[in-house]
Amino acid sequence: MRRIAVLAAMAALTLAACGGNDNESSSTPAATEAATDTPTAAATDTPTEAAGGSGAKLAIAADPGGALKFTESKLTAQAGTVEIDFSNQAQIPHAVAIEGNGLDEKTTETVTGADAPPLSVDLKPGTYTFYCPVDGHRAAGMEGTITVK
Ligand SMILES: [Cu+2]
Repeated sequence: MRRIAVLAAMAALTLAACGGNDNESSSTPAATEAATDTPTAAATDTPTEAAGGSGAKLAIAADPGGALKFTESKLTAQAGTVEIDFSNQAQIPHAVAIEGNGLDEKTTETVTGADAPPLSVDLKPGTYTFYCPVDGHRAAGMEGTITVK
């Protein structure tokens, strides 16, 4: 007896919930939340753009295992002054030279098992080539591209 009464009560509730609550499903609470969200998100975007890429760094590393290649052959950077930070942990001398897209060759110091001093370059939108200027290394595949946006 008792069970039936409960089921009946539940059925009644379900019916009530399904029918006639068209007016209750208003979206007011959700809309209020969305409105309060917006200002914070928009504010965080702007400052980085305004800096114009000054202080941007581009890390390039020679294969630490001694292969004649860089760890990445496709890099991307933002237009502007970019500091090239070249790291060569291998026991083979390497450097990084960058050229193309109107830039004459710019080369870091050649280092062995060390980081080269940072090299600043002005990059414009376009594609540059970077490679190792040590004899034979570029021909062996130690080169790649930098896409600047
Ligand atoms: Cu090299």
